[in-house]
Amino acid sequence: MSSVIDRVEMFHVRMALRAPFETSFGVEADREAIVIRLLADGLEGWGECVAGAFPGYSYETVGTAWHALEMFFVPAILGQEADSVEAYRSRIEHHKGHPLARAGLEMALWDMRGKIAGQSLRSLFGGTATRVAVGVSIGIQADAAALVRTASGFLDQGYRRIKIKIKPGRDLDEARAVRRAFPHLPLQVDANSAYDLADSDRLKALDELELLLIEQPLAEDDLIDHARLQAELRTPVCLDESILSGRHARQALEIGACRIINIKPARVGGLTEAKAIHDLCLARGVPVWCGGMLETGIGRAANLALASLPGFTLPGDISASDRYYAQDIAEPTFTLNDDSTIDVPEGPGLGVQVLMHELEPVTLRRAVFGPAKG
Ligand code: OSB
Ligand code: MG
Repeated sequence: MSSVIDRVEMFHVRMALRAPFETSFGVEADREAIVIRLLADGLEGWGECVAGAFPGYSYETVGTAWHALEMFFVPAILGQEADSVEAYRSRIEHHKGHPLARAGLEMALWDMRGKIAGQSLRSLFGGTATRVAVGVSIGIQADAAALVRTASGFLDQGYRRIKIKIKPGRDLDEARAVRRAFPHLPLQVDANSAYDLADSDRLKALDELELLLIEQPLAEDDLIDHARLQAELRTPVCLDESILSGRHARQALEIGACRIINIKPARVGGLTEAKAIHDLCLARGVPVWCGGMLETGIGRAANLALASLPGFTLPGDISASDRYYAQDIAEPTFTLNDDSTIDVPEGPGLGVQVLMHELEPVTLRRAVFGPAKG
């Protein structure tokens, strides 16, 4: 007999980051998110919606995601089969937008499916790696010297790939300082769409630094100018914010807007679409890597399962739990292996347990939804 989802809970959480994270769009000292719990016949499925406190990375915020989940996405699964990711996706197929909201709920359904089947997400996805190469993403620091000190600290911890956040005026000096200090370090930069095509000379100057890639230099809704920029740069352009679907990925590659894609399941509306983008890129020989959204242990587990697929050939922004939080809300927490990898969870579903006694104190608002009456 198949189980039916009889209850959905949402927790708006706010967790202190170990250090403020500054990007071209703003600074975050805390991370807000929505933790989602599904219940079906005594089984639980957990998901994380990574929408934040303000519309800096995406137009979605905790408030808009809460609304979309409560009004549209949660009703699409209440009373429905507990493990049917496909039915959920087809039921909301004609709703537009809100990828972060829909992805959080899809993650919980995948966790539930894994628990019902007694299989890890890695095995459900067909992932091959049991450990995934990872790096660390460093926010904008006080100055170039502070950045080199921070990078050096992470290298001491064992991270072997560094990404630095850049913005106009906080780019060349910073990237050059890190390159000078660590001549052979796999190094990449992320602009979070802070430039436009008029800045191409500034971006071209980065070519001398032998970066792995330049992530999302231009506007998120602009594949055309990215193609123009890529034609002028030796360094590969990697798109993050611009790729919201498999179609965007295909079109970006077809017009030469990038040579690498950062895959974040949240940004593309869920793990199913993320895997489809991976499959497309693998077939075309385009390298991909798994991006991060400062996830808790819940979303981190999902990212690791995804990144176990064979096309994830570049290190992911999936750092150890203690890089983000003094206390995570799920266990086991993730630690860095000596070879700058993190183990992919092997337990059923996401393979992590949520700690209610850690979740409750960081919850600002909680809501419970049951099946519609009548
Ligand atoms: O652009 O990749 C990004 C964090 C929040 C929002 C956007 C981004 C990031 C990161 C951090 O770079 C990645 C991580 O370690 O989770
Ligand atoms: Mg990015």
